Amino acid sequence: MRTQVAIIGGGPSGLLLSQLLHRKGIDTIVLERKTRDYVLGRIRAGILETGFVDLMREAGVSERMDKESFVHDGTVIAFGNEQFQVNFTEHTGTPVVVYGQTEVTRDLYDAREAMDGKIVFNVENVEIHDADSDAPYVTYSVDGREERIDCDFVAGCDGFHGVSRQTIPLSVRKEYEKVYPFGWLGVLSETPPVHDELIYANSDRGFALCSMRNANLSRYYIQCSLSDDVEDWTDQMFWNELKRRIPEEAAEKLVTGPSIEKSIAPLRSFVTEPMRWGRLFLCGDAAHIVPPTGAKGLNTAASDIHYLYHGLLQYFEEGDSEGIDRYSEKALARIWKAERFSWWMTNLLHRFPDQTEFDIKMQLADLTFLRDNREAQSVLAQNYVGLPY
Ligand code: RFL
Ligand code: PHB
Repeated sequence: MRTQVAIIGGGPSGLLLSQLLHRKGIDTIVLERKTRDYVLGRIRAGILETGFVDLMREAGVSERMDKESFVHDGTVIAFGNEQFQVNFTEHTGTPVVVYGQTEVTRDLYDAREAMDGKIVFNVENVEIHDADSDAPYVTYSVDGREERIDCDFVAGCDGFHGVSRQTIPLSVRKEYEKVYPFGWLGVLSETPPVHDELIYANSDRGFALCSMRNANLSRYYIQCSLSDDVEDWTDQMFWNELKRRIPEEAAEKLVTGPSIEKSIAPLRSFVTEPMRWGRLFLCGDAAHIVPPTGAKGLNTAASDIHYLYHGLLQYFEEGDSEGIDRYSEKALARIWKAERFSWWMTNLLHRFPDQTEFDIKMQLADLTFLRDNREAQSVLAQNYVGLPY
């Protein structure tokens, strides 16, 4: 088989790239290790920057999103019983959009199928060969058959545990990592959200977040210990703990119900440099991870796709390699700022095991400064709605 761009990974990054390129007549094949249902079963991000929304429009997959998503002009930050709003639209002229990653992925799969896009599911033993030559190729097995795809470029969109990043030799690759000493326990429940905007809460008992998917689907998170077993957290224990971490006013209004999904995610900051090796390009979680506190995971994946898509277009349509040559530099410049923002939000809002009373006073000073200072709120707003591409 031959294609122009072999895409490893059928998550949001790989699907979006495939869809954008296909609409410009550039051929791709997506290789996905799991099934479509498995990918759609993963409950992850919920907040889209307008840059992401624009990319979905450019990909021709925004119809349902435009109808069903919710626009949020701001967010609530709480500490103890105090709370204040940071208004994004007032500070930046831009809101954010609430639309789950599951829905984004479903829309992209539907669009790929409607265009007869080639996606191979259940692939195993994916290997990228000769990425540093002019003739790269990918081998894999599916249903017991060995297959080979020759291509011009390989896009490594296979997430943090994928093979693409490992293909770059250690002599070339440098990784930067910070692992946080806690996780997030998330619950999805068919209940009305407690508030019409998100609430990020710092409390003595640890962080909590009230988010949502729609008018009758809430998503809540609480900071938990990494040694916790999700099975030990009954729904009742979760709701009780959440109520103790958010302002009383919100706790009193909270509607509880059975969880329809419950999981624990570890928190990590991670960047690999460079994001290009020869004809292999890393995108999204394959290249970088942020703690979810700033809602940047999916959104940084989208900015990578934006840079790579335009670079590939420039190459295939104009024969100019400037865009792909500068891909790593452009993507990383934006990513490090999103890493900083996510790290800052995480530090501002969580309880750390080794935190001293002094450290807690510093958090409180940071929070009250943010509450009282327009410029500080503007900085948060600019980062939250997404820095320019
Ligand atoms: P994905 O979504 O991980 O997709 C990668 C795809 O590649 C497949 N794959 C392979 N395919 C072929 N061959 C191989 N060798 C392969 N290895 C892996 C995988 O099956 C998968 O389908 O990466 P992508 O597309 O870059 O998208 C990135 C986003 O998914 C990610 O940034 C966010 O979901 C991060 N994230 C969150 N971000 C937020 O903004 N808000 C959140 O609340 C939030 N929650 C989360 C998250 C990530 C989590 N992970 C990775 C465990 C919660 C979790 C649990
Ligand atoms: C979510 O709704 O899942 C969500 C929202 C905001 C975050 C993280 C997760 O910062």
